[in-house]
Amino acid sequence: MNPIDLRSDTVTVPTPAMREAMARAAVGDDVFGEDPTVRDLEELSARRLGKEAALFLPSGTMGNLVAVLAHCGRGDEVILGDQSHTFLSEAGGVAALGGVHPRPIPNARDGTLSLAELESAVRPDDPHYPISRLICLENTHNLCGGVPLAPTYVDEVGDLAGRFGMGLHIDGARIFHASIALGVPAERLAAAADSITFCISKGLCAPVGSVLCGTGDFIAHARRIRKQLGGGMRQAGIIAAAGIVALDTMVDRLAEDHRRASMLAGLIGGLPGVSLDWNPPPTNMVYFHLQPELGFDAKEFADRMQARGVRLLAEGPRRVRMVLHYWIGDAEVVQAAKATGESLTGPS
Ligand code: TLP
Repeated sequence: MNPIDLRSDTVTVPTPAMREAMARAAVGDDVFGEDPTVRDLEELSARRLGKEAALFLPSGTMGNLVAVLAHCGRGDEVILGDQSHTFLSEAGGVAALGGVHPRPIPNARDGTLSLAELESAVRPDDPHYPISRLICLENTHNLCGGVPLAPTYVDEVGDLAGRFGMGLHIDGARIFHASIALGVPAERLAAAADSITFCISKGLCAPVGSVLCGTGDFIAHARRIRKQLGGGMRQAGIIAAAGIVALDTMVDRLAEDHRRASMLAGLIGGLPGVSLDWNPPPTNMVYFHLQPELGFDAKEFADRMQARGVRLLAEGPRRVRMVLHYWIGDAEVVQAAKATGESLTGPS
């Protein structure tokens, strides 16, 4: 039996409809701007996010990096959450490759950055300091539990950035999860942002890629930076085709992943030693802590689960993450909950 893979929604393989679209995709050399399918995906993405233009990129990591480099010069500063993916899990790319100084401030439990702390992190004009150029938000916020940021909050951060002449970028790797959970169009969630990235390769099931959206000028600049980083792809329509299917057909169904995350949380929340971070979970991620009296850590728990056919991620010494996605149905949720109960109490 195949393992039930709850490590991430990045493990999703393309659907038959995607494979069909990929096989039939009209392609050309996208570095010459001649791939019609990439252009279609970029136009569709810009429309969906309410921006003028968009750029197809190989990954979310490169999307965020290109965005930060397009907003900031060497020695400029980006203010971002201390739990953000860009700060913690993108190999320090903004500093290593862009000379951009990251200024982390604490993420609240709900993924927000306090407006007061944001404001006090903005540097005065003084030659001792880097120039504060950009604020980054993450929506949904992964490490905070897949929490969506409300549009009014994002607007407030956009206002603050504008008051200080700074830009606002959103890492919207899972912006459509936020949109579905809040019942608010993605375009509305991106309204206050100068730029936003979203991933087609996570819950939307496409095999590869992310899209950066912004003004026409910003995207033209970003296109040059993508080339500098080696991210210009030739007949990329083959993969962009799956992204079009993703945007057309896979967004509304994310509600099913959210429902199953609640179902899983409901089944495991009462088990001895389990302390859920959010109940119900806000979107498609179930994060929980293992209480110390269990006597084993998250790594040992992951091994026990794997022995029972369920894969998950240990996100810290006692923290565990399970992610719901297209290839996980109700039966798999029940199976995963059963394996959780056995792993907590049974033999290793
Ligand atoms: N996140 C991955 C891992 O890196 C943890 C996951 O499994 O959740 N922004 C956010 C909010 C992300 O969660 C991720 C991937 C990225 C950016 C990077 O996307 P890729 O993997 O396409 O570079």
